[in-house]
Amino acid sequence: MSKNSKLGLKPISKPRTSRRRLGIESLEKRELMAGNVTAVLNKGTLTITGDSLGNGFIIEGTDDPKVVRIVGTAQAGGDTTINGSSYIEISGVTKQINVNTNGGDDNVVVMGTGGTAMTINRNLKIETGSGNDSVTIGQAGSTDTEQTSSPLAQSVNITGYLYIKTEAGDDTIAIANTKVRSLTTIDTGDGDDSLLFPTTSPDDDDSDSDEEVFAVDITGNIQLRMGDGEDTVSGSNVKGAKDLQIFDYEGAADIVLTDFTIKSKIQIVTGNELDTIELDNVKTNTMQIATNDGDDQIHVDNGEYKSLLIRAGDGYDAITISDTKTTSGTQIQGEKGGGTLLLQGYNQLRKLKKKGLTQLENIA
Ligand SMILES: [Ca+2]
Ligand SMILES: [Ca+2]
Ligand SMILES: [Ca+2]
Repeated sequence: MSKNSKLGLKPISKPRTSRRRLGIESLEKRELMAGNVTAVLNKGTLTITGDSLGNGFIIEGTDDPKVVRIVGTAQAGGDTTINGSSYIEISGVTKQINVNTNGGDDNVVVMGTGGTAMTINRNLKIETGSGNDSVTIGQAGSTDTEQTSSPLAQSVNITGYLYIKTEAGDDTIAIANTKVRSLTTIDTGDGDDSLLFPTTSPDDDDSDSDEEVFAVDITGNIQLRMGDGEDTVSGSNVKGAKDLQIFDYEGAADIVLTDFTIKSKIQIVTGNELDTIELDNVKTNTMQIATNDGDDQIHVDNGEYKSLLIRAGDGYDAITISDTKTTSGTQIQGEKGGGTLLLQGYNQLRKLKKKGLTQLENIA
């Protein structure tokens, strides 16, 4: 404990929440089942390391941006401990936060709390090893069901880069109400992974049914690598000041993006299975989609681009473009296997070139 104090770690044995008190017998049982996470502060950098069991914890902001609280949560049959305690507060976190939860099904949550945004003074790097892991950064709206507390409570502000790597296993990553001031790189590895941007929340005013938006705002390039397996990228309200790249490898991809505004370029490349891409109100300068082999389905709705290039690859592909505008050039092509191009609604497609596709009648 004195060693911990020197490191600026403050273990607190008393549960902060109204968590059920455990008797001696169940405590021993819990220790057999629950994983432990080690938190170490070194020259302002906080390193959080999990064990081979399933580890669950929340990294919370506090009123002081240099003080970080780590709270263990129930995961994989036991309450995860942090340096042996149910939670700890660490002061002097002035630099990067590194997380590696190793094997097991781990659950990592990063968010503000109690009316305070979570500010990370440099980079946030999260690696979850093998297992079916879950990573949540920020949250749309309040955690309480009545939506009464400030939405600011859940916001996350990362001053440096965001790096998440979840490796083998079926992983879920959710990001909302988050600002990243540099690059964002997410690599979900193999397995059936989901990368979600759940940025909308019911309005706290019950008089109408509007949704409130808690956007994701990223200053640097965004690179999403989905590995092998059946992967999903889905969500809304992402703003990027540079490029967005989505690379999916083997296994079907399901990519549904709504209300994305990316300044320079969006590039989506998928593997050889039947991939589904639906873009609604996605805006950027250069839009490039390449779906390779497989009978792919691509629907671009309400798009605004300088240039749009779709290469649907081999297989019988179905492409629908509706209410979309391009100002510089438009190229839409199937390759071997043909397919269909349906132009719906009011499109303004500059210099439209199409190849290898049968154009269907505009039925709109
Ligand atoms: Ca683990
Ligand atoms: Ca893991
Ligand atoms: Ca994975």
